[in-house]
Amino acid sequence: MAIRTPEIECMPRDQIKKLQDERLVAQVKRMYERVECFRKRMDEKGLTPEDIHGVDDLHLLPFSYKSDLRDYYPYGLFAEPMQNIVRVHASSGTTGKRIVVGYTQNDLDLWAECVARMMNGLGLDEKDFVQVSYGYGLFTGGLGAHGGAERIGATVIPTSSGNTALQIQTMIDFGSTALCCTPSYAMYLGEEVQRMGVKDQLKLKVAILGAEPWSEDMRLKIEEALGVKAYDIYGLSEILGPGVSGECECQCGMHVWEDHFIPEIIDPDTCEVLPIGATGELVFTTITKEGFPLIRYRTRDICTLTDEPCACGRTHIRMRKPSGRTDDMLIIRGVNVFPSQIEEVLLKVYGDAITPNYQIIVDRVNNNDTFDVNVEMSEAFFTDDVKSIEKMERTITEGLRSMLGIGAKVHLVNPKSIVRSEGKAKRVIDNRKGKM
Ligand code: DLL
Repeated sequence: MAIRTPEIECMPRDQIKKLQDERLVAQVKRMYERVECFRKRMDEKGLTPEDIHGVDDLHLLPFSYKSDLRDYYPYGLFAEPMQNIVRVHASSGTTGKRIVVGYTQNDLDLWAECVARMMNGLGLDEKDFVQVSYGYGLFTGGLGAHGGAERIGATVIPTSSGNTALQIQTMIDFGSTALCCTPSYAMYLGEEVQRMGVKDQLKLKVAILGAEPWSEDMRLKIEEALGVKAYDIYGLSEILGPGVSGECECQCGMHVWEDHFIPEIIDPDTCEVLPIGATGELVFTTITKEGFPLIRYRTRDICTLTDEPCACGRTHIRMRKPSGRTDDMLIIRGVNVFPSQIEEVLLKVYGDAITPNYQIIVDRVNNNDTFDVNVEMSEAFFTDDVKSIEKMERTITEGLRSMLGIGAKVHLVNPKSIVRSEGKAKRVIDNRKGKM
């Protein structure tokens, strides 16, 4: 039942390129005929599908944006009639209307295959019990991981997110060997496992975590708390859902399945395509999707690609952990601040004494930005000695100042006082809206 596909995953790079050339040409032609928004943009640029001969011409093609999904809400960008669309998913986003995406049966098959490749690569197969604790529903996490786990023939335990005590009991009783959820929820599950003293009753080997940025330090904490190897999985609803890329056993970047998706890195301001190894905005083109294909979609994720050979033998390009999103970036007193930079400082400075639970609160008072960071102390290192707390707060403040160049007010708060998330963590509270 396992569906290992070494001939695809280890395909020589010149063959990947050839496959991409053929698929891109066909996709552009198909979309030009079927998707009004794409056709208009091509016409505006004076381009016809015949101008596109392969990946070398990708840079000529127009970008697509999240706003297109809103402008053509709900089905206006679909490239198949609705009778061929067998499922929709939607993502709430932070502002405005939801975005809606659609899948044909072939799309669902390719989605399951992408996730299954990663799971197989991590040694999971039909003997495994995969607990899917991503939310099920319009969010792609639950059903996306579910499809991959079914494809490898594993026994799927579709708990969805929430009800943490029951999640842990299920892990123990049903013998879960793999866990799929967000890293922040894995961290929370780990805390509860520790509190309940049941780590030795778990059979977990692997955790497949994604849907939000997480650091290497957080990986170590999760691995320790749950007794697993933790792997990063990336994706976005617009392109597929989880499984656009995923880590192999080497834990050194996520292989992008290039037989289905072409990644590019661009400078988000000038839109110039950057060379491999440079950091910029990740852009994806889907070359096999039928229901909801996208050309040069601006993900807003900030990332780096590498084509250095991977020790696992897979030839598909890898992406580093996204460090944040261009639209996540806070501008505080004129300085660009990403939540991931704050997490990095916190875990570097006091890795054991604090937990990766923090909250950034920004406000505007008398025309000045205020910048507060609440950081939770770990239970093991909890102290109410004011002097030691002040010393730790000072050290973190200095760490933040040297990373960001601006001062923050750091407040150490009691263990478990910051609300836990069962899905994507909410790290930032920006109260400045309307006060600018
Ligand atoms: O979060 C799909 C997903 C579900 C991926 C489960 C992995 C696991 P959206 O809700 O559309 O889809 O959000 C997509 O989440 O553009 C990134 O900003 C962020 N993201 C997803 N995976 C990662 C990751 C799902 N591994 C947005 N690391 C993306 C960092 C991630 N950020």
